Amino acid sequence: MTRVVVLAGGVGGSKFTLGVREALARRGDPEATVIANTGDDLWLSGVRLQPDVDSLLYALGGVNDTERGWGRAGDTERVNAELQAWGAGWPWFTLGDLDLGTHLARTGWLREGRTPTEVLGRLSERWPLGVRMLPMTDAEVDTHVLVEGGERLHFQEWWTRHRAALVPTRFENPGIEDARPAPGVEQAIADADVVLVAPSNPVVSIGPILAVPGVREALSATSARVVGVSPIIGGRVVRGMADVCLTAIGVETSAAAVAAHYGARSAGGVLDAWLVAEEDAAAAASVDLLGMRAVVAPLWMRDTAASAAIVEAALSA
Ligand code: FO1
Repeated sequence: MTRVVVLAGGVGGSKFTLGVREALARRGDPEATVIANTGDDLWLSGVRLQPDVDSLLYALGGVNDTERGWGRAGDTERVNAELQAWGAGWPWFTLGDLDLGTHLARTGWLREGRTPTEVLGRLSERWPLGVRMLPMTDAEVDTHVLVEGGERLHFQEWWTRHRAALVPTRFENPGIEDARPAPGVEQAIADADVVLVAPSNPVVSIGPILAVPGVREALSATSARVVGVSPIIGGRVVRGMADVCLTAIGVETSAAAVAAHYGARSAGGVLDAWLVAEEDAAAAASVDLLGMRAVVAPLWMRDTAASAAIVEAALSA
C-alpha cells in the first residue's frame, strides 16, 4: 500500500493527477491526497474564483474543457455578456455560465462562514473524483506580479490580459507569511509514503504551496520520498508562462536548473528524486550532483495512460 500526496497547480497538475488516480487504482492503493495551489485565486464580480482548484475538480470530474485547458466543457457565456454590458468584471476575462455556478456556490458557502477547506470538501462531493482534495491554505494569499516600471498587478490580470508580456520583477503572495497549511495538509504529508511534486509552474503554482509556513517543514520531516516531475521538456515549457516566471526569479528554463531551484532534501531543499524528460537526459548527471536521484523517463502527458506511466516511474524512483 502506497499513500500518495500530490502538490499540484492547474492544467499540468490536472493531467498529472488523472495519471495518479489511474496508477493508484491499478495498484489497488488508497486514494491520493491532492494539495492544490490557491495562489491563482481572485475575487471578481463579487465571486471567489479558484482557477487551479477548479481545473483539478473539473478534470477529475470529467467535465473540463480540454481544448481551452480551463473551465467547463460545453460552457456558454450569457451571464458573462451581461456582466460586460454592465461594465462589471474584467473585459478580457471570461466567466462561463456553468463555471459561474461553481463560483456562486463557493462564494455562498464562504459567506455562510465555511472555510475554503470545507467548501472544497462540498464541491468534491458532486463527482466521484477518486482523490481527496485540500487547498494549500485557508488564507487568501492571491499572487501579485510586480512588473518593470513598478506596477503591481493581480497574477490573473498579468496572465490573461497581458499574456505575461509585461516583464515581471517579482511575484508576491501578500499575507502568506502569516498563513497556515489547511487542516489535513501537514498530517497528509507526515503520513505519506510518497509526495509527488506535479510538473506545474515552479514559481506561481508549486511556489505558493511551498511558501505556506509549515509546508517545507512538513516535507523536510516526513519519512516519505519526495519526487518531483520536471515541467521542462527539451529545455522548454510545455505550455503557459513558467519560462517567464523562472527568468524573473533568476532560474534558467532547464530541467537541471528547476531541480536546483527546488533543491535536494539532503541539502535543505525539498526533493529526493527528480524525473527528467528523455529529451533532457544530459541533465541527469548534474541533477545527481545536487544530491537527488535523477530518473530519465518519457514526460509528455499525451493522455491519462501516459500520465499514469510517469506516475509509475515516480513511485518507483
Ligand atoms: N484564462 C484565460 O486565458 N482567459 C480567461 O478569460 C480565463 C478565465 C478563467 C475563468 C475561470 C478559471 O477558473 C480560469 C480562467 N482562466 C482563463 C485560466 C486561468 O487564468 C489560468 O490559466 C490559470 O490560473 C493559470 O494556472
